[in-house]
Amino acid sequence: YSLDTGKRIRPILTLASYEALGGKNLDDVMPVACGLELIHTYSLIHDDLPAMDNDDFRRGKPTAHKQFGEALAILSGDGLYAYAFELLARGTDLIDERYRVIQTVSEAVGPKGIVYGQVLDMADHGMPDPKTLRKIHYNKTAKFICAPIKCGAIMARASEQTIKTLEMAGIYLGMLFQYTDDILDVVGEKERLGKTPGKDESADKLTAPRVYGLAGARYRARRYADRAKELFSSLGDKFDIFNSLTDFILNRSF
Ligand code: GRG
Repeated sequence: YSLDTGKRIRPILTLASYEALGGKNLDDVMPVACGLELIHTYSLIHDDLPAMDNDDFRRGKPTAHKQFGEALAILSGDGLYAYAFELLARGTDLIDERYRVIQTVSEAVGPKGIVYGQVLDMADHGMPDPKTLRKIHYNKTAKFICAPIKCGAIMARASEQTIKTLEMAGIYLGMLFQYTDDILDVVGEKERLGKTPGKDESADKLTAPRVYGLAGARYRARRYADRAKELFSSLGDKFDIFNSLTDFILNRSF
């Protein structure tokens, strides 16, 4: 039910980096791409719970706990999380690569990544503070936009230098992703977004528009997009798809 819709950005990033780096075997990379979407979906289900953001509407329909009750929503998140690692570990070859993928993903989604970001996000911040905002965006969102790109590169056995460049580009792309998300919470439409806008303001969240104003947030979002594109372009024409994905993320309305 919860996996049914969504933009699939994270698996798309994995497949795009794998293909850009010459990866040819979809059977190797597809379980990784799908595993990342399962983890992302678990995080949305748990984020929507009454104890967290308490949202009724997600991906164009009632949230999991609204539809099935809290207990099943929690369990489905738990199940997706574990099943994801089963997929990441699936396969009898590329053992070193799969091991590194599991390390990369668990670091990005655990207490050094989105769990930490979520803890910060839920805290009461008082005054708008750019430093805390950056820390929330970096941990809650950017690390788990970066990790899918890195996983595609690991599975394609890219060089360490390429992986490093992609990691930096992925962080800029992830910061951009959350800026756009914050902006859409102010200017987006419920039907298009598939979730309820205006939640950040009513929950008094620390967001980019709150810290920089709407125009300032848009300006900084463009700057993150430019930085990401510079790095993707430095890797050659095969990464043009990432410039298009960056523009999509900058200009998205859902
Ligand atoms: C529950 C440990 C725990 C963490 C939750 C992911 C998250 C942390 C909170 C969700 C709210 C949020 C703003 C997360 C940042 C990432 C983000 C913008 C998610 C929305 O991702 P999209 O737009 O969603 O890719 P779809 O539905 O298109 O997949």
